[in-house]
Amino acid sequence: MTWTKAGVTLSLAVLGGAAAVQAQVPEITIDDNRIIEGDSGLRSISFPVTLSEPSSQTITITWRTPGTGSATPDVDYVSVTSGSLTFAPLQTIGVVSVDVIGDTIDESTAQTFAVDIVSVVTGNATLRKFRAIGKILDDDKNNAAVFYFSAVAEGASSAATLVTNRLIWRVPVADLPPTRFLIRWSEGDGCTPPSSPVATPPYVEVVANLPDETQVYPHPNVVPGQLYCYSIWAGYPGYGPGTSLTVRPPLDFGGRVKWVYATTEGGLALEAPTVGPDAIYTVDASGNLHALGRGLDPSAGAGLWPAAWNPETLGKRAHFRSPLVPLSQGPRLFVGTEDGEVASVNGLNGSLVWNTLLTPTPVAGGAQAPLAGIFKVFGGEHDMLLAGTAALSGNTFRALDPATGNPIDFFAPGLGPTSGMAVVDYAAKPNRVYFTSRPGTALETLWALELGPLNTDDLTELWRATTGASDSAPVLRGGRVYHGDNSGRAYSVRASDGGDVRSFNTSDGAIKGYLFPDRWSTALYASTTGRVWKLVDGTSLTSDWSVSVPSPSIPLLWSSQSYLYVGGGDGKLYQIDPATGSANNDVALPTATVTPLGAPSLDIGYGLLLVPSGNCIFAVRVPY
Ligand SMILES: [Ca+2]
Ligand SMILES: [Ca+2]
Ligand SMILES: [Ca+2]
Repeated sequence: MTWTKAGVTLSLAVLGGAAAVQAQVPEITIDDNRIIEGDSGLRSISFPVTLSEPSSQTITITWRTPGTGSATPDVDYVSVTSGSLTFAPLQTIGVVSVDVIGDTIDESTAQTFAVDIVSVVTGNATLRKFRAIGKILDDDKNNAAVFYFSAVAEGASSAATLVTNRLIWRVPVADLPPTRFLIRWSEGDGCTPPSSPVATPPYVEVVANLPDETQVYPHPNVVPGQLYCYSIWAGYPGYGPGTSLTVRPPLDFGGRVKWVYATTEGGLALEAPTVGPDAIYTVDASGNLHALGRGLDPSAGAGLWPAAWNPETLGKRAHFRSPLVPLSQGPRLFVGTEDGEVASVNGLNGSLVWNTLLTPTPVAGGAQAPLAGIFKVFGGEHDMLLAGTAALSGNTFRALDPATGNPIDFFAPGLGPTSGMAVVDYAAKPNRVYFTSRPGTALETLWALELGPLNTDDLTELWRATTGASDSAPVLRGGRVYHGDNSGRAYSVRASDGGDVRSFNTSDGAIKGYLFPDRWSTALYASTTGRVWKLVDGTSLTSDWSVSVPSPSIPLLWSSQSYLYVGGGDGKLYQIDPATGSANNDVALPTATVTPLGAPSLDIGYGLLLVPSGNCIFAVRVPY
């Protein structure tokens, strides 16, 4: 039932049922709430009042607004001097409500007011929490900015089918969210995003009901293959700075391109994504972490931010690899950034868990090595994050506690800069880690450390080898360590002692990233300046074939499908037969202009390749 008394609305929600009446004295709690202000008239904000136990008695409380808080009584809300609320016997939930007064004034601070339970006037009850805080979310911000403006374009089942561009954005400040957004667009090749926030068609205005959560506007009936230029502004009645992006919904490629994620963040520099159980993660050049839903269908969340994801801004770019998602540490991501920080981020909501600065810090624009890890849940003897530094001198290789970021141990025998991700050897007892460096005070470039027996934390040198100066990461297969150096030479080294060094010279510039090993044969795949290589390692390291691909990405072998995938600098995705090196197909992905493709990642659960290209991630169904 509800009734109104002197401008105050009281509401009761009556719980029925035959709950046993407790002998304990119930405790009363009143909960906080928030509301979007509105521009005129009154909006009712309600505060739940609960009893900890049902009572056999009728309980009546009195309440009021004491005038405490930043909001002004009878200007921002209608003050209440003597409200009352009655709980019938067995009723445990009630509600008191206050009217908030709409205006169009840009109020620059959070407006709050208190609602106090004053006394229990009938029945036997005590107060556990007597004060609720009401928050009035101002919706008249003239100077707000939108962050993380992105779009997911759906793939079309045929070129004649109109599709949807899902626009996604976020305002990361929870307490002062702009609640209205103006979106304008233009379309067609050569379009430019609208530059002024005026409500000139075509446009749409979006009012956010939950202003601090991810917002989505599905723009319907867009034409596949056609370029769209969007701008968005936040605020009302004036608007803050605009943010723009372009997106081209895929043409029909036999249904191969399922969706395209496009973002304004980080310029032309999304990294190869990491696929985790909960989401797809990638980083951009300005240090933002992006999370995208997995799957094939954007209308079911694929390519969209998870609703609860409020991304941590790392501030600096994470180089070469997206977050480490070890699956074993709860929903945790681990990222190293180019300023020398290591961060742990909650993979479900994007919040920072801890961060630690590794010293010495990298040279400006240098590349902190991506993180590796060893985890007991996978059979390791330790829980450790492993990372090397990339300064001019004094470099260290470190072990960190993944739970806290606290240093466990370090190793520093004159190392040169490290920039490739280390690889952990779970099979060796004690467990080992291998990593590469450029030459430093010590000229060696390939290192093997023992991690010590279980429950001790010693990084102890096992061996070192002088292979080439390297920015690429080692890989481990069949008792041998493989890596490529910056001169284009690939190495195979015996893992047990660093002996029996074999090499092959591609003579085609630095080997990119790492050699991709085929776990089921003696083959490895590599990319250099203009070629993709199949190397085989029997008693010597030799080339089986190489094929010309313009500026190829790090290759990806999908063993179960027997194809090698490489992103090309010509904007095409190459599907290569590993037996012959022939590219049995290639696809130009629909970027606004030809943009080089980065290294693909595989979401094996959906048979999707996730291919970074400039400010986009393409989800491509393979094989084709
Ligand atoms: Ca308003
Ligand atoms: Ca106000
Ligand atoms: Ca206002």
